[in-house]
Amino acid sequence: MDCIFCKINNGEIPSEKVYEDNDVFIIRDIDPKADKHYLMIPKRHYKLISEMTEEDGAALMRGLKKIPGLADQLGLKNGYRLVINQGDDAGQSVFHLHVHILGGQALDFPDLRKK
Ligand code: DGP
Repeated sequence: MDCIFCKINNGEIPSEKVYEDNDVFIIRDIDPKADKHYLMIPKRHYKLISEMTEEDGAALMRGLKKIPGLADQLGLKNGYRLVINQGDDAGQSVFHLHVHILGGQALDFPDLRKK
């Protein structure tokens, strides 16, 4: 399958997994938007929330619930933000669902409306 994240998962593209279990893995984002910027990526390939099965939802939730226990080692102990970009308006660029994990600094929460 021609998917960057599947290729990272199976080792075809090298990228250090900072966490991995049966459901998900976490890598550092190649183009960080905060001092700490990781991606939590489900191992099963699907593009969008609309494609998720019940088991995909359960697997992702199991992954998300690991984050508090990893926060210290990932440099996120003061908090973090989770972002899932979906579709063109959100600028989704990799069509394998993933959760951005942003932190390591105080994060602005800007008004994104065009004035
Ligand atoms: P999104 O725009 O929400 O689809 O986010 C995709 C993110 O994936 C983007 O922030 C950059 C990151 N990314 C793309 N290719 C690679 C890669 O080969 N390695 C890593 N570590 N991150 C990547």
